[in-house]
Amino acid sequence: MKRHVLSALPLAAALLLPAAAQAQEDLLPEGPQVIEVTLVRWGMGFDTATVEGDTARFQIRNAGDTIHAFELEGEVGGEKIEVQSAELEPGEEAIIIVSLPPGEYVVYCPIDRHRAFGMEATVTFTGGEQSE
Ligand SMILES: [Cu+2]
Repeated sequence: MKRHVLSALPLAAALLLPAAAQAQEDLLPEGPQVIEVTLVRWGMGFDTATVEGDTARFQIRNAGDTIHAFELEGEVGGEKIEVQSAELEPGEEAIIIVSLPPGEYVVYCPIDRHRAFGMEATVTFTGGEQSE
């Protein structure tokens, strides 16, 4: 199975590492809170989630029967930020790691009108110390 690994740092400096997934994955930092995202028609696998700390590891799987993707959006210091996965075929997975200031962010599927159909959820980052 093809997997995509995307790692994003604060102001949406994003690094896309396709292919060679397992090797790349071994390089990812340990510890961030995992949020499982299951893309289906029409949902993200959750409606709200809370990240205890400033870093989250979104483990995204397209469990649907059509192309989906994952996008996170919010405002940091008055500026809009966006982090987006590649388009995922059914069965494909992606990992996105983001560190963000405390606040509420929206995640959704940017494909066609999927967001309007219900592929949208809210993620709250609490900030502060993350337990190791
Ligand atoms: Cu979708």
